[in-house]
Amino acid sequence: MSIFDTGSPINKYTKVVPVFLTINNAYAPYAAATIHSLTKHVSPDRYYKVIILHDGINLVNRWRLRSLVTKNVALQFKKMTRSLYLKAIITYCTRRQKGAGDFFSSAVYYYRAFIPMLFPIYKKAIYIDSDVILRGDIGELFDIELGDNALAAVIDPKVTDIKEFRDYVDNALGIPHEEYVNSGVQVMNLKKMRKIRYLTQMIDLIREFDADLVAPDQDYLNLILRGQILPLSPVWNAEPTKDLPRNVKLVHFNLFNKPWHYKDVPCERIFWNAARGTGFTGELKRQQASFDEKKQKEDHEKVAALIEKAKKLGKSKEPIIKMNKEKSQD
Ligand SMILES: [Mn+2]
Repeated sequence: MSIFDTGSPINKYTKVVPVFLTINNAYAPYAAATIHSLTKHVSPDRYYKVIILHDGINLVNRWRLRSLVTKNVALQFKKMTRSLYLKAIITYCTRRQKGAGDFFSSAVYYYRAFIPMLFPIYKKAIYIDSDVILRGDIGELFDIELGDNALAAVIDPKVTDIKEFRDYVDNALGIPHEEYVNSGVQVMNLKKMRKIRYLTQMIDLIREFDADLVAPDQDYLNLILRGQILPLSPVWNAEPTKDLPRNVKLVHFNLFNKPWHYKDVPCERIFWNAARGTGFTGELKRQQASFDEKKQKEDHEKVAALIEKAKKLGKSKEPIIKMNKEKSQD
């Protein structure tokens, strides 16, 4: 069929839904489950483009991920270039990796901050973590009206639930915890983020304060975009629970109890159903089998260290990072 035929994709799919993931080789198997779940819940009338920001994905992983494309879900790889901005972030992350509770010190977490600048062709886009599984059409999330907000995201349930995180957000960041969002699912107003120079602001804060934070890039996101974030319905970034409400459209295996590490964790069926058919199931099963007592112990200690860090910083008398109001509100 020629692209000039009536009803061909080029005519029908006018509005592309861009969905970004940021990964390295280690994240590829989880990202495959995420993308696979996305393709199973798309609307047949729309066109979706999954864009993978990475730092060098090997050919096998690339080939496996590419095999997930469907009639209306395309895939694009974009390798992060070594800009001065990225260099500043990598240096910052490398220093942070020496401390305890350094859960989020990988530079991969920061790639999403580059999306507005790297993709000027888009005004709006979705970002999702590679530890999420879709149960609804991501196009619906894309359609949410942002108005003048820079972002839409879900109020972080882990912060709501865990006292140490609440105190950390309230005292160390100086943000009321009821406003603090999780960065694992974002509807980004790229036009607005470019306008306020989001990435530049983040680099400036990193350079000025060199702060040792609990969830660095998520903390910067909340600090920089404070007052410009639209809270999303929790169905778009839900914690895995035993009796998951039926209306949940996206499950986020955030922080603990990753189903590829542990058996008998909430919503594991949802994860394994999405992983099936990606070509990564064997690798994921092997990961789970090799996650022995020693690794489990290390994992628990890592989480405990993160909470301990939040507890310590939560006693701050004043925010660690002093925001320049004029600059942040542009
Ligand atoms: Mn996550």
